[in-house]
Amino acid sequence: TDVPLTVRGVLIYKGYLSAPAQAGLVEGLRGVIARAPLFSPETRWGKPMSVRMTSAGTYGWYSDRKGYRYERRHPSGVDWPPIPGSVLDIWHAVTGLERAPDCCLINLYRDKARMGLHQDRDEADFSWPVVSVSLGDDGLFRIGNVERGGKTESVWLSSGDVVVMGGAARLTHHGIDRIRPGSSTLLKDGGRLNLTLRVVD
Ligand code: MD3
Ligand code: FE
Repeated sequence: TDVPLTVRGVLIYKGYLSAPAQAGLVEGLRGVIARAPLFSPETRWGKPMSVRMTSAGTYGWYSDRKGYRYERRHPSGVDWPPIPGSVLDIWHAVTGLERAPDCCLINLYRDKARMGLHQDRDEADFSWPVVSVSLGDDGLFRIGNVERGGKTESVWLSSGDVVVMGGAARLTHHGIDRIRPGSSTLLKDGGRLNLTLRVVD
């Protein structure tokens, strides 16, 4: 669709990507994952996250007992692969920006994987938007407030949806409560793949 749904300043483009476009993205992401395999980052409390992750671009998001941060290499020591051109095209189309993102975080949710309410604040400049692309199974996306606590609103994101968080919404708390396993046949092994595009520095 053309006109986004707006929830608390977060723009949600339902059905933005056609089925062939989604299949093409998955193919590009398989290449990234082959070079930079998915891993389960450890939180600063030593518990593995339920979501498996990897990244493409100059920077990758990483977490261990020392905390959350961006790293220039995958934990294996290899550089993160380049962000596929098809992914960059989505960023430029929905943001209208000339500047490219320097991190594409790839999150894989299977079964009971979830991501608690948090803010994205490891980046240097919050005036750049964040763009998210959903592929595969539906995920229940929760949107809160810039401040901690208060009421939240939930929206199901499905395969091909694109979300843009900019302006005042950039620091909104958000998370994924759960996925609906088996709701999509896009990924051979099921689950939900989410891409999060960011300008890190
Ligand atoms: C709303 N990922 O990796 S992306 C993350 O679906 C993350 O995997 C979720 O949150 C996922 O940090 C949600 C959608 C998203 C990303 C950033 C936001 C929504 C946002 C920043 C501000 C408000
Ligand atoms: Fe986030």
